[in-house]
Amino acid sequence: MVKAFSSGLSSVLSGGADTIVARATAAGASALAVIRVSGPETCRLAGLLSPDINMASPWRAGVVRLHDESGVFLEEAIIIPYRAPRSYTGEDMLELMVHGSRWIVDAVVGTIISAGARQAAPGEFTRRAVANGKMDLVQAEAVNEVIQAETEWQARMAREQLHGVLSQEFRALKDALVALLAEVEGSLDFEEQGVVVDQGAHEAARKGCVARIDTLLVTVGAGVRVREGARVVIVGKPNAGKSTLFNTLLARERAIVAPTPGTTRDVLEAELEIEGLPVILVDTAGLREAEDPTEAEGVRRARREEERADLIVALWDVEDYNTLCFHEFKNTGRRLDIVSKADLAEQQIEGVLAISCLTGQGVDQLLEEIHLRVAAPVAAMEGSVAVNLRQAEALLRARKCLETLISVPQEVAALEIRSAMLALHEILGSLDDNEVLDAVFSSFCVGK
Ligand SMILES: Nc1nc2c(ncn2[C@@H]2O[C@H](COP(=O)(O)OP(=O)(O)OP(=O)(O)O)[C@@H](O)[C@H]2O)c(=O)[nH]1
Ligand SMILES: [Mg+2]
Repeated sequence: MVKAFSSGLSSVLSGGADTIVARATAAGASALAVIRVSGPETCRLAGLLSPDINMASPWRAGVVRLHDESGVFLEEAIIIPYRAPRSYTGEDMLELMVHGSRWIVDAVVGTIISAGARQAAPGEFTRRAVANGKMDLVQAEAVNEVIQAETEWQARMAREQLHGVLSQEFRALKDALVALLAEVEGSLDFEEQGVVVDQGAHEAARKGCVARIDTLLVTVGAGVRVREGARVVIVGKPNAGKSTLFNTLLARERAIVAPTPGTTRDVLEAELEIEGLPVILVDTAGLREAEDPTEAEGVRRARREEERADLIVALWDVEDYNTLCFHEFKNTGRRLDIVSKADLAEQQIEGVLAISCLTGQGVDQLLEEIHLRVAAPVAAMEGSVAVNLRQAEALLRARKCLETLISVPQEVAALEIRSAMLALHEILGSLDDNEVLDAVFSSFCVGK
């Protein structure tokens, strides 16, 4: 874990924070539900819920009987008390494990609220953890990503980020900016004393910072792929077998398949996981000069999908293979030409991957090939963390400041470096900037 840092918010929170409560597990009936309480009033509220809760003996689970404000028995619960600062939020906290019945959860949360707590906003527990220096904003974003992770790669990347791998990179960059600022401000003092300062060292330090930013920005593409999935678009002439392949890869009858050319008119999308990486598989209308306006629109949409694809899988009907020259098949980074309906081949197919959805021939090989290409930028990523779009936007701002350094006088240069540092503070959440914090935490679940 990266060493915790203290932000401007911590003083605000430690002084005047109220106590919050929320169900931390998903809504709906379940075997168990966890309710979380955090804030300065936690000890008092615990005492009201049950005299058996011993906040003086924290970090130890116990079984207690919970009552409402008039002493009516509600539930037998397992509880874990935490004392500040050794808790998730850095405040006094209480976690209650109850049966996952809506009535029980509402009754316990309701009792805690009537005794003086407030229903927590989405992500408010984590927001307090950031404010109290338990983690930075980059790690807080990872908390949400860990929860939302649906594939192995998403979970792996989020975990590394949560452990501070990415935060360390941002901190190293921030330190480099501090060193650059010290250089520039130091030389200003010397210049005032009439000493001629060598600018070479500044330029080297500035370039070093830009290089660090560029290394981080390179990971954005891989991050988008891991977080949102790579778009793999199936294209080809009408009747090439696109929808059949789409269904085969998804292992379900998602798209309509028919022997009439021009069956698929619209763009169809479905999610697929290939070896831990999310893929958005796209089926399109057959590419031809269509006279029918609806089909023509479908062809236009297919072309648009081709443009935004991470990988285009172009299908060639085996019939066309018989009449096509071998060199027409492309096998580049973003495009993979393959032959379909290999079971109908009259001759040996060579030099191009051939598949048959009827017999299953070549389908596993195609999946491997897709994985290889889709995973390439992710595999090329140093470490397994990637900058997200919020962080990338701030990094680009910092980079712009460093670019202008070349052409401005030293006094202005110092200001530009400070602006770049502000962008880094914004990334790490060490600014008391509610707009940034609201944007980050609005996508969190309540109770996290
Ligand atoms: N023998 C054989 N027939 C196939 C194979 N794949 C698809 N077909 C047949 O080819 C015809 C067209 O298949 P589709 O999957 O609808 O083709 P499409 O490319 O989506 O066609 P459009 O949506 O009209 O552009 C259907 O009759 C399928 O049964 C295959 O691997 N082998
Ligand atoms: Mg189709």
